[in-house]
Amino acid sequence: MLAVWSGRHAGHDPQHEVQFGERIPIYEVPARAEAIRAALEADGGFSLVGPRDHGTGPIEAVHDPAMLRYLEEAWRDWEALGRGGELVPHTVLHPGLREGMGPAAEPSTPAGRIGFWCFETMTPIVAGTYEAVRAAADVGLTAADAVLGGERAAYALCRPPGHHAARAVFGGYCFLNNAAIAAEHLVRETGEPVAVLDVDYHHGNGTQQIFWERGDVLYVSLHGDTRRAYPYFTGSPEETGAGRGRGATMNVPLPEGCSDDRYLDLLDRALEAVAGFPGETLVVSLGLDTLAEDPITDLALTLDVYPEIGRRVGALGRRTVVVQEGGYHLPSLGEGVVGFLRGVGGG
Ligand code: Q9C
Ligand code: ZN
Repeated sequence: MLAVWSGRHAGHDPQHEVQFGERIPIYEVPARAEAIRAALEADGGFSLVGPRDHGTGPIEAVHDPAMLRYLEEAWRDWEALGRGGELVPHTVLHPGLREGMGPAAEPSTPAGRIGFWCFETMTPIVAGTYEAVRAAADVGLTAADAVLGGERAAYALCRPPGHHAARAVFGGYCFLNNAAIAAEHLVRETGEPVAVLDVDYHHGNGTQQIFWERGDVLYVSLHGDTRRAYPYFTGSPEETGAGRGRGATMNVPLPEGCSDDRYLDLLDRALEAVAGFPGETLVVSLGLDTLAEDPITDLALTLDVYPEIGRRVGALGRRTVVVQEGGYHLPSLGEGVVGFLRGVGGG
């Protein structure tokens, strides 16, 4: 299987996230991507290639161009103030602030701008962030191109991840929504509907928002029930899309301690929705943070289940782009990803 990867992810290397007012070591680290790459290389069944530069067009087809401009300028503007370290918001544009008063304008200072574009405190910007997020988008797009070129499946080792980034806001370790950018690229290139299946532990609020009113992109997600789990404010089963997108969003909440068997049962429901949706192309947002050992989540999946999840996804028989999202238990990441991909590929 073709696996697309870029070394430029390593420039996004913040040391901390801010959790409940405390600076703790960040979970979303460069070693994640290195562990996965090492496992792909050791396996021998993958050809690793670099990304092709797609420019800003496919990104701006999904994200507000002003947010992309912000990401490009953020670090330079921060440094121009004589600041360094890591750029994290202290004031965020909560909707209640301007209730009944219309939209806010983007502020002019770095402190104001980051709270206009970022929704939380776990997604710091550092010197190499912009280069890394552009590379991650290109990694996803290049894997999509492989599938457009006739490959049955391709893997995009994206880092940083993407599914929490919406059209005009970023957070949740994510800046650009790599899976949504790839899915939109596939819709435009094929002229056909595309399904997105999100198996990261967390609800892909960004992907859901981007395709909420789209009837030609299905979004199906299994995730820790957001009544207890991040990102808290999206992901309920009542959310099914709107307008032309009515019925093209499906959320399957998972209970705390969810076992392999229970997970596979619920997965089958999600896969039924994909099978009933037109089109031949599937994008999978793959997170390994469903694993029992993951340090930030609460399910009970074992490493043995990922090949079976992959096998059931592969059995849909669709051209499949697998995009890397989360997964924070470093010792298991490589085996989990390789197992899933081998399942998709039918071996
Ligand atoms: N105690 C992805 O997996 N932290 N993003 C939640 C942890 C943020 C995860 C609190 C989780 C974001 C792509
Ligand atoms: Zn996640």
